[in-house]
Amino acid sequence: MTRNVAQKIIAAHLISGSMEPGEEIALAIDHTLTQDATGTLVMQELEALGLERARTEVSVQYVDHNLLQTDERNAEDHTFLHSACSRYGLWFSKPGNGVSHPTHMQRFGVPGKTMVGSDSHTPAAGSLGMLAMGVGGLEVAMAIAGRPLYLRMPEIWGVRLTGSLPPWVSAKDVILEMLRRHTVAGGVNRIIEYHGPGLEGLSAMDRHVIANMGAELGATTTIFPADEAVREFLTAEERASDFVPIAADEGATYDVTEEIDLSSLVPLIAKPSAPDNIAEVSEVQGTEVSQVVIGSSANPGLRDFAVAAAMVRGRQTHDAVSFDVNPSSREIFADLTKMGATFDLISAGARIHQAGCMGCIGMGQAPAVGQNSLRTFPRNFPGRSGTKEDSVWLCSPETAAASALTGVITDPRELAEKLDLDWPRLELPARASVNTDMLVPPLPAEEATRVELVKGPNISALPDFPPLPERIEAPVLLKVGDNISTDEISPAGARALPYRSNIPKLAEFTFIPVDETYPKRAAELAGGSGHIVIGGENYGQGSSREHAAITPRHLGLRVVIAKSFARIHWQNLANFGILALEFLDAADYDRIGAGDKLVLEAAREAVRAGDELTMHNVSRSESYPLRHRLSQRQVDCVLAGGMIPLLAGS
Ligand code: MIC
Repeated sequence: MTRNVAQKIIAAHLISGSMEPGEEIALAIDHTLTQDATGTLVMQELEALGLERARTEVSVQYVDHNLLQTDERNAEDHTFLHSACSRYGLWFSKPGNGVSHPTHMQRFGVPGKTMVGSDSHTPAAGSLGMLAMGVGGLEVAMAIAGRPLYLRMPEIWGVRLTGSLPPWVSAKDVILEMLRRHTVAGGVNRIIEYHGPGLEGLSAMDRHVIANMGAELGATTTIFPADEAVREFLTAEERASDFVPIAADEGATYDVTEEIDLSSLVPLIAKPSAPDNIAEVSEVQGTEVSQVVIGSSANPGLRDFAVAAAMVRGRQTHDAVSFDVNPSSREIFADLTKMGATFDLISAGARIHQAGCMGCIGMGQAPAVGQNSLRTFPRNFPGRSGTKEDSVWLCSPETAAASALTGVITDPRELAEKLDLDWPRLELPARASVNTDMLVPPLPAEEATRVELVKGPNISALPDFPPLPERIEAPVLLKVGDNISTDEISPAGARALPYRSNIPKLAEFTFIPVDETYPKRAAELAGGSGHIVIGGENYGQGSSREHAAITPRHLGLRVVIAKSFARIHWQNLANFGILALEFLDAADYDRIGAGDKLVLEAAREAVRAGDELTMHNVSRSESYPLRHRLSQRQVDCVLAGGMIPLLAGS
């Protein structure tokens, strides 16, 4: 039987289930990745699960998101994380060492391994031929504890690449082309597997760009074969012995097929405020720009910074533009410095920041209202930059640097004519500046058991959640539209992020980007039977933050009814005992209004009895058929009030 790359890795890790799309499967997990903004909860969950020691091959805790230390809270989180790594046998990547995804790829990634990460961009490791998935923190905690990951077997979507990228067009334009074709929900319940002759021209870091932003398509993950480009990458990282070739069998097939001729691509840009709001750069040329930021896990490679440095070498960026550079890892920063690229960037007016996510999660770099900010980042959801009425665009480093030079959105293909600037041919070092000093290895088991967790006063206990009640009678507290992101449910940014380990406090930020009155109104009802939220299509897209389930749950959310859900958030809702229901008839969405009172009689029985159930709208004397799509395992979890109470009771 012939198999593609995804099927090979799944088959090698399959614990239960069959590889039929839609069937629930359980997979053994080799690696885990956590970052600080979601990792604090993961460590609290490990404590709640009573873990003795990590059972994975490799588990790494990175500190890359909460780097602004405007008071003691973030530093206390870092200390807590370090102590938890020592206690449970995890690696600890110190603040400043780099963004989790490129750093994991550089130091730990191994073709053929499985990984889960409490970050939606974990699929970036698919660039090395790993099967890596973004999931909620609780599922990472379970994986660290040696439990399998449960998911519905996705369809495998084979994207055949032919041709080669023209000058001034790079990997970012490939994934923006995918978003142009398929939108932010186009990849839901699919694994995207790239194959074909076009792969030859894409380095492992180019593939990282494409795999990373597969998350923006809603895909379960993205994967590439482990070929010569991967061997070259691992050799440069002094890890040639970790290389294992993995390729699809001759004649392997895919559930869905597609082709992209790389030679036909042009520079693309995502306009405000959605990653799939795509235009050709040439269509929006001339739009004024006041900020350009290069960095993040979406464009983390040495070449992404080096190309920008080569473009601005010996020139000045435009007077009206703040040109910000966020190195993605310490290693890449060292390489840029050795190459002289750091000098070129600062001489051209760049503001160089520390290695980390920075403005990508609104930790600084908030733009002015009404001014355009061009970023090489993965997401531009409304307000995510930290500025409520922001205007953030997503593009390649080439388009970003071109625009930084001219002060207006500029198609880099026109630079020869406009600035006498030719496409730079880069010479990158064959060996990376490998430095593992900021990676603290796990303590030996005996020493680890003596470690105490260090919890600052801002680190709250995990809230207790009661089981699903016998009868649900609750008002619709909020009705939202399509593609509501978890950034809108539980915003990030410099104000909220210090409370990621303090659920009651973080709850005060819940849904404020869409309705500032929600936390107060919800808290007023929380003592009663709680409330319901109505959503449109692709509810909960974006970040994996389980906080977007926990904080509304803390405020009394019991049921979300939506037209459809994004994968990670849907699972997070189940993990924290929130009943996620889909309209069988999408037109019923229009019939329900905010403030309506909904009733689900014999709720526990109805959920247990089967997939379909009926919700009554007593305010309008109507009934709506709904479905939950939950597996038996998830039904048990929701009935128990969430995974932690379920495990505690079993
Ligand atoms: C993101 O890019 O949205 C984040 C911030 O990395 C999140 C994680 C988080 O919310 O902490 C993600 O991608 O899951």
